[in-house]
Amino acid sequence: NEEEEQPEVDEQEYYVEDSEMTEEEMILQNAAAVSEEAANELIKAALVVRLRDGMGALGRILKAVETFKGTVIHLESRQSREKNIQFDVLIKIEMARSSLLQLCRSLRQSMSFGGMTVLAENNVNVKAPWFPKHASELDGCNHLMTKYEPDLDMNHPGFADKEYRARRKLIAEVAFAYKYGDPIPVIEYTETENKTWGSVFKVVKDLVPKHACKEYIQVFKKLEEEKIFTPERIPQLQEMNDFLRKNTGFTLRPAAGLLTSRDFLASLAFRVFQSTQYVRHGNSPMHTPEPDYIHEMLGHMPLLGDASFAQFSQEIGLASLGASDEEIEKLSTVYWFTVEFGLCKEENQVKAYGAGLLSAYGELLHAVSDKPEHRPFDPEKTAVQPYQDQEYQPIYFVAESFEDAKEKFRRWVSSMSRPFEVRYNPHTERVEILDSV
Ligand code: NLE
Ligand code: FE
Repeated sequence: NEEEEQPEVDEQEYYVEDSEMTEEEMILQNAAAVSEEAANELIKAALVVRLRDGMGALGRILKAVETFKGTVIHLESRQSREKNIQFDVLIKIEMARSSLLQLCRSLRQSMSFGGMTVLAENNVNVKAPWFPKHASELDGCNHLMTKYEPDLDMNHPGFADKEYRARRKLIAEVAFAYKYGDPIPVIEYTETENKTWGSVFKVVKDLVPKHACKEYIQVFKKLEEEKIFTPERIPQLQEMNDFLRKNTGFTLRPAAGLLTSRDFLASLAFRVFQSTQYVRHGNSPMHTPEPDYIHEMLGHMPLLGDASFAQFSQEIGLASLGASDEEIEKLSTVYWFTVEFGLCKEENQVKAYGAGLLSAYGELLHAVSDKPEHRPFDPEKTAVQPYQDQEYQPIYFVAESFEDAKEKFRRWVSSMSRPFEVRYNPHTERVEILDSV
């Protein structure tokens, strides 16, 4: 009889507060999922468990700690001030990160107590957001944002196009399967895709001399000389990767779509740019709200081939490592108004360097016209300027120069709250952490 196999549950004593994962557990899980190194790292944590009725449950909890190969380093209990709870017990433990996660799950599912909290302990802050320390750990930085997508958004030109959606799915799978060190997958672009590319390419090429900043123009020329940029065919990500690597040390990885800001910015710290590989729908070649391969190639690549700009991009990335959610929001807003939609001064003219402008001629013309508002780039103000990502921007920020933007950015970043500094070591592709206390 199946019913008898169910363990007996006494609702009163066997109370599990919440079987959903807590924020701490999600952080633990994200960290543990990233690399074996992170999963096996010994960390210290403190559990506060609330016991309803006597100390009985404590024995079972300690047994569970032992089962998951943890060490109890401190234990104390006190009478609880909460109603219906008799004791609060503080258990400090040391164990592998992944085992701690399993322990928390197991306790929540099978133990009899009135709730449990996982706390930080001794600088090993389980709440400090995990971040990659080595370029290989970017394998774990592929969390996607669900926004404007052909599968979900009725306004997407690909929504009613089965073939287009299948193509997107295929290319996304290629990106998901990619691991650090793999050769960059070749995408055989179709005739339609190459045609879409060609039409955007020609328009951009015509507008660039007048409206793009000089750094963009210079690298664009180089890319043409090396036959990477031609109107006939979409360049392969690998070719572009090789070009950038020898010019600025930037490298590329395929991304399945729009990544979360945290993941996207983290990769910049390693001079890695996460690039989509799918091409916008042929029905709207001149503007798309989502990043696509044409945007990456025509918008981002030329400037990532410029030394000063590459440095700026990496610095935004470095500032994002271990930053709080609010700071990430600010950094991604700065990124938005600079790398994506930035304008800069050249002599007395305003030129575009933002990738979202250089890959979409309608907005490019709008941005340099006198219709939108132009404000001077000032990280503190720029960082809190609300924006939308579906239509042309009503406000753009104008930098004096890349050097000036970097200078201002650095000064602003140094006022952020992170209690440590990071430095990228290009020889080991590792981020080194320098405690400031
Ligand atoms: N609007 C840009 C384009 O059509 O190329 C893409 C912007 C992505 C943030
Ligand atoms: Fe972009």
